[in-house]
Amino acid sequence: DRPGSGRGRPRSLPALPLLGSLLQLAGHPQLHLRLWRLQGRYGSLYALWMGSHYVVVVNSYRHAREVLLKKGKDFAGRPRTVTTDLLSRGGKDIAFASYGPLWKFQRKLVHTALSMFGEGSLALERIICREAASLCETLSAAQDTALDMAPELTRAVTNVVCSLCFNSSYRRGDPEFEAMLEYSQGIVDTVAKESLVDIFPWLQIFPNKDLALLKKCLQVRDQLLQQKFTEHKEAFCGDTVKDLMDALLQVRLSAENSSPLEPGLELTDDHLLMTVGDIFGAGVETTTTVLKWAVLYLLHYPEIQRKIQEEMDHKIGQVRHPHLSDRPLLPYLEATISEVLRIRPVSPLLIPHVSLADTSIGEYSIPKGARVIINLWSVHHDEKEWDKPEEFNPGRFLDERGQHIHSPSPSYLPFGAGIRVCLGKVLAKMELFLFLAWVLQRFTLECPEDQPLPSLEGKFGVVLQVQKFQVKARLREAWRAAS
Ligand code: HEM
Ligand code: PLO
Repeated sequence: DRPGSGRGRPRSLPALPLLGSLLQLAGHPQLHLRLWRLQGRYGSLYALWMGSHYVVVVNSYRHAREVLLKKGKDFAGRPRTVTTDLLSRGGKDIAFASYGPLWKFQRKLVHTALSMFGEGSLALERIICREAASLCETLSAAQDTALDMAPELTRAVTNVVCSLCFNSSYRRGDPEFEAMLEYSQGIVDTVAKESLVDIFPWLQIFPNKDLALLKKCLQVRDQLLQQKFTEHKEAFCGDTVKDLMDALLQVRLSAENSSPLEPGLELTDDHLLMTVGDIFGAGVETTTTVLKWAVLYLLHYPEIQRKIQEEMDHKIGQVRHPHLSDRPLLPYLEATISEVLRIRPVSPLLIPHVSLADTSIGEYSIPKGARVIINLWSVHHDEKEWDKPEEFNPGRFLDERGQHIHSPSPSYLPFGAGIRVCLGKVLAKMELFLFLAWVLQRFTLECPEDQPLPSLEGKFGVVLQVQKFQVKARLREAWRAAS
């Protein structure tokens, strides 16, 4: 008897042997929307079968909170899939590794290293501002012509992460950067598509276009990572730590020296490599995607853009550059960022969690080994929690005086929560604020006259992707006069 058919389990979608509930999901590429709509028939918490995997889908904040916070440890596992195993060499990274002592150690290490370099320190702010200045220069040069901002935003964000991880950066047109753009898109397009490969691992032995593309892209990525890693290992002397890679090498060294590590707790080269790969991949794809969504919404809502610019003119003026310390002065910009993260969550289904013991959600019992999908789209578009959830309205995050930023509903988890909460939250927020502040202080972003407003519909994947679009960046009056 399959779990799920007994009493106390969440209601399940119909399931066929072998196929499971695939027939209800097939033909719906926007999986987050499909799972959101299925609530109508099955309630906010329901189960389904992906092949032989039992999957529980959570669509409400109340249950999400229970999974992520109240019973975080019960649900801290990750599933192993064919694609994520390839991406992380069998879970040797942080994001796709299941819960265990080594994962805990790795996560803590990166957390410490990140706060050492960046969070709160002036160094990271300087790096972001350097990249923001370079982005503004590019926009200035392309002024008044239709421009695809995506590669420019990606380069800016990549250079921040690159400086952080490897103490290096890319110039425009750098062939290594172009190669990176290409392989990363290939990985985003194929990984965790919940493609048939992941449901039926035996399909791997047949030719599979997606899997072949993923393998090719990973080869390029791994070669690039390996090269940086080797360079660092050769140059590393143990006393100067220039970047995250050095920090990881140093911690490994001191851990090895201080006490003999228990077997199974060593950080191999693969672990360090995959960890940096995670930070690099997560650091680039997520933040770039949010920036693209922000620009797209500003094209659709010029009055919101104007309001951000008025706030900036009033509080910062047009002489000096924006700093991180200006964040409390610009609540409307902060509210806009919060609203973008709500209305188009980058990670609409988080990364699947797995229950590590027999446990429960609400009044339902959940067996050990169940995959739990938190549908952040549903949490952020819940009509009981949000007034007109499909409306883009930064004002909902401000108090009556248009001042302090606060969420009107607790049903808001753009970075997840609990022991698997995003590791890059602070860094990401710094970047979003500074890049947008720098660009909007100088430019007004518009849709080119000869083009229709680009669609606000996302494309589901490991991140919720934005469709390609072009922008005209017009230098604002005060800056025109100055230049
Ligand atoms: C995990 C969101 C930027 C590193 C996650 C998760 C979400 C998320 C929703 C999954 C939580 C879960 O599965 O329960 C975001 C958003 C970002 C962002 C919205 C940008 C606005 C970053 C950056 C970094 C990063 C810049 C790197 C420095 C990670 C890592 C994990 C993660 C390593 C895996 C954590 C784990 O499984 O223990 N992020 N993220 N993220 N994020 Fe981010
Ligand atoms: C993005 C493409 C890279 O080439 C590899 C990579 C590594 C980490 C992944 C990231 C990709 C996508 C976004 C993920 C991140 C870990 C955490 C983050 C899944 C696949 C989110 C939003 O949860």
